[in-house]
Amino acid sequence: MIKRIALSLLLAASLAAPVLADVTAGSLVISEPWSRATPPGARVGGGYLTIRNTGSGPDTLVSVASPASEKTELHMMKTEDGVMTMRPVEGGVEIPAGGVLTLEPGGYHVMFIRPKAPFKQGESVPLTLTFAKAGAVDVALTVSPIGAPGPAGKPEMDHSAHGAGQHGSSE
Ligand SMILES: [Cu+2]
Repeated sequence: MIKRIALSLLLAASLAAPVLADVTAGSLVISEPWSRATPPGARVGGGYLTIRNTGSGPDTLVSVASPASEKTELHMMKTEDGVMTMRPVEGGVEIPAGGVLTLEPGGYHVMFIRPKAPFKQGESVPLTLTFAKAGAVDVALTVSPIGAPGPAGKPEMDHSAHGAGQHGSSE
């Protein structure tokens, strides 16, 4: 019963507006998952988020998957001889104990290859992150406008509108 209420609240929230709530998986805290709107016919889209490891041992982001694109890869962007290149990451990315891994434009990122439909501002893109220890974690990337430098507005989270107590344990 309680579960059902929580689920319907969650559903209502996700339909109404993007909610930037942290996702906790074991000792990992995943925050600000976001993406960018893609123009029609775009061959790729990007995915970005921050992973904090609050545990006493390292974990590794091993792979990424999404039903939103034909293929989904973890990429690293580098500048070599003045040319921006990117390539799939081999063997995953380690997040040391107490460390932070940020997927962001110009660095590590999730690459959605051949999105099945354009990413639209205000919608969300489902993504599954698989970690060596924490296992598979589902997140939803909030879609910012085309060319946005970061997650929409980076708002201070408004706790007044909902009293469900979904967060507060992460700090
Ligand atoms: Cu890429």
